[in-house]
Amino acid sequence: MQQPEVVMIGLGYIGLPTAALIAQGGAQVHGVDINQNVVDTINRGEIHIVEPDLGQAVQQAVGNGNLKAATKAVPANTYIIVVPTPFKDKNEPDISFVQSATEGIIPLLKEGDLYIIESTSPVGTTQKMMEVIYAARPELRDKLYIAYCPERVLPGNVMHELVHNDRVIGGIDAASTDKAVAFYGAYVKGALHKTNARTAEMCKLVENSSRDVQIAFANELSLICDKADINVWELINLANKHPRVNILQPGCGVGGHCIAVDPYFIVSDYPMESKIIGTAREVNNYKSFWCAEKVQTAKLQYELEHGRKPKIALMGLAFKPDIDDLRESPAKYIVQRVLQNANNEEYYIVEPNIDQHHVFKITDYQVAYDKADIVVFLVAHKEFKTLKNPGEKLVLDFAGVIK
Ligand code: SAJ
Repeated sequence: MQQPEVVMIGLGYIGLPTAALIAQGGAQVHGVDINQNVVDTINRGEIHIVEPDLGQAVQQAVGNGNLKAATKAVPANTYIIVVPTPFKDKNEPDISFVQSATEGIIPLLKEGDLYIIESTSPVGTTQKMMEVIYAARPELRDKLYIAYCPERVLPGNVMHELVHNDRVIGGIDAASTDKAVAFYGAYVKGALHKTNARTAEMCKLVENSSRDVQIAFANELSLICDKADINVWELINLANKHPRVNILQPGCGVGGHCIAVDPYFIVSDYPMESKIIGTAREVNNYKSFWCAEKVQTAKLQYELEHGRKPKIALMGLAFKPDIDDLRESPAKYIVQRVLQNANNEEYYIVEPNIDQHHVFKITDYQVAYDKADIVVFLVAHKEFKTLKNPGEKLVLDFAGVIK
């Protein structure tokens, strides 16, 4: 293989689809991941994550020799960092993966190269990495193009959104922005919006915080309506008839690896100024706790009224409808909490998008529904919407399955 044009560091949910897409466009892409299994899987033309259309894209790109994976970077012209930015204690972002990925390529950099961070990062990270690079390679100062361009795709629709969504691109100077815009222009059909690195970093955090705050509003309404004996789904539907009102849907909490996480990147750096953003996180976390408490109360009530322990169906484990992703899932948290409080009741745990789980015994949704005295809807999976006639069952619908 000739020298690749692009090195992609991090071959996960975003890095791998992006690498495959660029390679499909004809560029030579060298993907880097610290996990040897991931590297071997990709080099066989296979994938290690679930994402529609990704398998085919990787198979094709590896098959025609444009995509190759390894545990180490090689010299290229463009380096893209797409590694996770997890949390340390107290919800503080940890950019050590971004930093070590950057340090790994510093010896390879040469004048005119383009370095891009896509990982969700606290404001100022791109500048910080620029200083790390130039401290090690002072002769390159002002001779590299350095930019931040957040990914903003929805899991489950990544291959489409990577191409069609607009992108926000912020360089550490105008030349870097232009260089990065030219790079993305080769495969993105959405509009490319130019800004500076700090604004681009903040933009990503604000997008997900905005959604979190709006969901918190819906979740708060669900708590109020429960006390006021009003159907929150009907209420929101009616309020949304107003031409300038658009309330989102309440649920059993907010999950996933983005919306439940990114707001903390703002709160930890600007705690005094981010009251609403911080409170929204609390409201959304509290909603999950509240749901678990509701199940507990319902089960005790049932036993009092019927003189026997109820059979309880816990419907859904994924973090949102119609996916198999359980990471940071509020439904999973609620199931765990309910099971911790179990006292000889019979439980059926349902997740139609997965066959097996290493902790939970999964029951078919229809079987569980038919047998249960108490049905708890945690996720609005499409299968659940087909369930009919609860009859005598007590239904706790936290997901708006029935409405
Ligand atoms: N949720 C509600 N009520 C709603 C909508 C969502 O409770 O009305 C819950 C879901 O059940 C889920 C959580 O919110 O638990 C997040 O789901 P989501 O579908 O809103 O978002 P993600 O995490 O799959 O993807 C988000 C997207 N961000 C926005 O829509 C602003 C995606 O565009 C980002 O690329 C992604 O985060 C990311 O990587 O940051």
